[in-house]
Amino acid sequence: MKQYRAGFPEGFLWGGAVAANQCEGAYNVDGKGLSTADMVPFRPDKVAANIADMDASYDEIIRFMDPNCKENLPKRRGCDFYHHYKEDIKMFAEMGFGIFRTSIAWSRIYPTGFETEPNEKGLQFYDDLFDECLKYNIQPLVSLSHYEMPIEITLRNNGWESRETIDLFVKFAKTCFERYKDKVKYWIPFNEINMVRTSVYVGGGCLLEKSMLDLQTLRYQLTHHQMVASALCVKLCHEIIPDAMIGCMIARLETYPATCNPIDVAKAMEENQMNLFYLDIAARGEYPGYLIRFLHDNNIQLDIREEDDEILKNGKVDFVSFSYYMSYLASYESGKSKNSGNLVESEVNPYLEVSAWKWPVDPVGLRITLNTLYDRYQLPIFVLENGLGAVDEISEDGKIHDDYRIDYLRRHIMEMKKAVQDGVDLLGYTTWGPIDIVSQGTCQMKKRYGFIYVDMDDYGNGTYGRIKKDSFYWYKMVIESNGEDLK
Ligand code: BGP
Repeated sequence: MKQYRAGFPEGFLWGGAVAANQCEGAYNVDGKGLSTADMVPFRPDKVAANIADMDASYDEIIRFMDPNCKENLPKRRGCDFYHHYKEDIKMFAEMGFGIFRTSIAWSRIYPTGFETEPNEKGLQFYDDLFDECLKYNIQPLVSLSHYEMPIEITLRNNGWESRETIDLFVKFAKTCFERYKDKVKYWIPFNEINMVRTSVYVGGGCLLEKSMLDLQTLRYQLTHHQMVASALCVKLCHEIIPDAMIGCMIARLETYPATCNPIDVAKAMEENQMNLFYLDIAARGEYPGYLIRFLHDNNIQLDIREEDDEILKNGKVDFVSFSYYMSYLASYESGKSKNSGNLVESEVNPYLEVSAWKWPVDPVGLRITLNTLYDRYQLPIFVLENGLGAVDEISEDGKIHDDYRIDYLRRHIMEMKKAVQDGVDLLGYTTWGPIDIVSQGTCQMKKRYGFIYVDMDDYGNGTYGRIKKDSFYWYKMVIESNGEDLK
């Protein structure tokens, strides 16, 4: 009989998460090639309208590849983690991190993606980074793909539209598994593998304007190629690093019915299914029936090869994981007023407050999602992103009193603890952006998530100096008490 668990288990992995393209900078240093993220400009008009526009067009890409281009491209500078990582990781260790999630920038290792030999300086950077983590007993957790594909693969293959990109990605993954097998024991092939439903460019390195497919078919073809690549990576990781764990990650879009009308409940069920099917495939090794129905009903014909069934069956993951910021509403009626959101907008939920970027705040939804996923898969779980993007000001006393961030995280950790008491096998929790980094959706520095403030604005002006916020000391206390002391 299972024992009741009153709190977070011993060895629970507390930490933080970043993405190479949002923090490292050094976009063309030590042999790194240009990536899709290097082509996304800061768009003040879109930001003013609170629209997440992460796409780039073919013409923009060609224009921005010019070494003399003067466009403001924030993901090329991040918060200069590439040159500050020792100082930053030392502060993560001061908070007591047990785990640090980051991505390996594909174009640091294979600058165009097509090389037969990797870029040694790129490999060495991550060797040094992981050594720095392990020096403080911080376990690295690596996302192999976090929206930063070599731009050459976009230009030659149209990203994940070409089946050849599977081989390019597996080559990159194999290089990383073999190089870091003694340092990295936690892996995910893709960050938010459902991103292509929002942006085929960000999620799939793909330009719709260059595709032979309609958008719907393209989305599911990109997804199929990524699910096959993910399964091949799982098998390879198990062969090369037998004591590692490799998982699948989605942006969890926890969706409630807007009313108790059964057709709204059914709509929410369908929305949740279309968010969870990626984990279904990764955990069970096959397409679920409702997805096959969806593809049939929408006349989506995919290029699925004979060997793919076997690949998916042999590539089942060791854990499931997700990013969680908010919850969503679904109703059959259209035209209701909307909030902004992570990946997709959501109808206004009258019971929820919203952040400064109009993302609804719903800590209870985190407990619901953890129970849903554990009941569905009976696999260990990581929460790999959770946090509040906010405008942080330096007060007259030179400090940053981000009690709003402490409140957001406290309420989410309390619900996470309830999920642990519900019996969920939760391995760890990495807050998003433990240090201020460039926003994925808006390319802003102004939208800050960190426990550590970085003196830099949306145009790259500033000293890049670091300041510990009030939440730095709060999170240190939370970790020291293993989630018991949340004050
Ligand atoms: C998720 C991404 C992260 C991160 C987060 C916050 O979708 O995985 O890269 O950026 O969103 O979003 P934003 O940075 O737009 O506030």
